[in-house]
Amino acid sequence: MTSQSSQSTYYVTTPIYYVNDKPHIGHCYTTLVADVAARFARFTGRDAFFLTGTDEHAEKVVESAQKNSVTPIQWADQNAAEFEKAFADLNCSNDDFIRTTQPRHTEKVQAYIARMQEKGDVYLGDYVGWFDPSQEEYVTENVAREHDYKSPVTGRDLVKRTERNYFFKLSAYQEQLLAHIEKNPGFIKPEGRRNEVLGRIRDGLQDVPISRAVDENDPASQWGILMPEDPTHRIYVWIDALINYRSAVDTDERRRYWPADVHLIAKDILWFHAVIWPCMLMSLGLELPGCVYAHSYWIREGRKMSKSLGNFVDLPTIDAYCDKFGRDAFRWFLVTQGPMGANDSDFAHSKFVEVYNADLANGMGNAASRVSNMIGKYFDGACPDPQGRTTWDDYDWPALASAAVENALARADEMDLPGALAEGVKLAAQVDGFIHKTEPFKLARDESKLPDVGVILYQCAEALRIASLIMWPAIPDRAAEIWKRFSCDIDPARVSIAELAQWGGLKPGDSIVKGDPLFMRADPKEAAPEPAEASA
Ligand code: ME8
Repeated sequence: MTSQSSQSTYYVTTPIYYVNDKPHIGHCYTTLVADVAARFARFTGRDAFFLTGTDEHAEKVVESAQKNSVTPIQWADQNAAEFEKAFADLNCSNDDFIRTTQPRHTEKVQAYIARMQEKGDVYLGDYVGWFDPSQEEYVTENVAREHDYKSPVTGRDLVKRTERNYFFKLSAYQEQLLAHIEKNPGFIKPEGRRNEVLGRIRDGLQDVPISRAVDENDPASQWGILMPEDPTHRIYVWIDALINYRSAVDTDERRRYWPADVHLIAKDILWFHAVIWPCMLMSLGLELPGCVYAHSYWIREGRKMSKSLGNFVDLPTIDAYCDKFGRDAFRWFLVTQGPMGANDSDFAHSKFVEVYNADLANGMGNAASRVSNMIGKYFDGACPDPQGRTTWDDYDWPALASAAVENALARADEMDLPGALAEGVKLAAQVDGFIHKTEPFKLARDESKLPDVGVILYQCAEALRIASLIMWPAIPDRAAEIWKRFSCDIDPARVSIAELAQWGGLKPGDSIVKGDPLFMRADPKEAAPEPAEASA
């Protein structure tokens, strides 16, 4: 770490997304997970930097621009704006949005490639191979044969290409990379993905092409960053794209964030991130990221999402869910139910409703409403006095609350964000159980018991305040609404959770307002919300 800050830094990235098409649930998911991770990091007082953006030099961007009768940069501008807006609409707190067509990136890419050349890691050679135009990548002969010379991902035809290319000496780094992965068990997560990568590296690394020759007759070859000192070649889009993680923070103000703590991606692009990128960094003499985390896929109502099925959870669908249930509800569902492990997750409407009702409407929402309702009824909406008590029977509230916070932070640190957020739900459920057991609504019938009722309700409200802090990274709008209703002056950007979660934050006498339901209960019989416009 540099002397710029005494805080520890945290740097999380998402893939930069292709701008040939509009964003969908998959892109939103990875960016939301990164958002929640960044919010947890900031909330623990770390100096966090969260990067997302768009990958614009792909051949398929040129193709779709042509189909839409615009130039590639016009097409990229239009779609990059869609990504930026989609993430902003979902309340993502990214600190920057990088586009690979920006000069701050293109200049750095050329400089890094020049550095790899100086190191002797780049050479000119011939490459013959099977290219998958739908994925912008070559596949090996074995993979091509196995899939009948179709793309293993999209099923589109592979194309045989022979090219005079610049190559990166990936093979030179095989042993160094293996040693790094073996020494750092957390470098590739989850575990299953790490084993996959280790197996493939042990089969042997081959040098990879990093450029394409410029062909007068091929518009796609005229889109991209030129090789340094050689205008007859452009840098292969993947090499250009990976460098975004460095170029965005290679400035005097930001260099302290390097290396990234987590590169968050999905399983489709693991090889580039866990093998090619680390070897490029070794060549550049830069430190490797702490972790490459490859999640699995969202599918929809039990089926893989695809263009041909036309069943993507697209932006109009996402908007429909946000309009009906609130964007926090959508964030909550994605982040708590998403495919962080080895299995894919199903975006099924019935599941959405079940989770929404259990965690939010009947969980936190209902507990907050019961407690503030009773405070309204028995204490005129003024926070009651805990009479110096923090325990009741076998409930030791400060201990319960601090265990929840500690567990949540430990889990967030491990990227177990669903586990972290569940600690908030659990604490809210404990409040519910406590009300059930102590029955303050019955005690309140006897006026002499009102001080006891006050103690109980203070403990409930205070525990809910702390539960809302734990849930805040996923539901920032609704958590802020709870704080407003509970008269709490909370700014997670300014004060750490450790400080805010100290027992005793609520002040007796301050107003506690019930308000409308934080989360309206959803009717499981009602159909899924319909997008306002037909999906593209
Ligand atoms: O691969 N479920 O961009 P891309 C979950 N530009 N996540 C999904 C998903 C799904 N069904 N579909 C996509 C590229 N994603 C390159 C990356 S990085 C230097 C260059 C998410 O637009 C997931 O994060 O195809 C996946 O890795 C990414 O979108 C691929 O986005």
